[in-house]
Amino acid sequence: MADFCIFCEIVAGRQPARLVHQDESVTVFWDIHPQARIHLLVVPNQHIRSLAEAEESDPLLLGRCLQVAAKVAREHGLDRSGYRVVTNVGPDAGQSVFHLHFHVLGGNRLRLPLG
Ligand code: DGP
Repeated sequence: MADFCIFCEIVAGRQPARLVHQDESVTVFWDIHPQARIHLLVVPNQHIRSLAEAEESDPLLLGRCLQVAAKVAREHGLDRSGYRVVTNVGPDAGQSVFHLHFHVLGGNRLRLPLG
């Protein structure tokens, strides 16, 4: 049996989340522990552990994730003052959910440096 994945459960509608977008390839929902006034997670519906494992998969899916990230950022008014799109890969980056996701952060001044 495949390992349990909370984001697969959310995509399938078996776990609750504040969804803001869903189509045949990508789902977007609010992060449960927001790090900014607006903090959304853009998730491919297909289970991919991280960006590192996405190399061999459909490159159109990665492009679609970023296109949807820009769309939901715009819909939440973030294109006016700016926003950040981040994906964490592996332990040094602090990845805690091993289903590829892009954080969309904005709505307030974001801290730097990133590293
Ligand atoms: P990362 O550290 O890059 O793997 O980020 C994982 C994010 O996922 C973290 O900001 C918290 C969020 N998260 C974890 N579990 C859940 C959940 O069950 N629901 C929602 N909406 N977000 C979650």
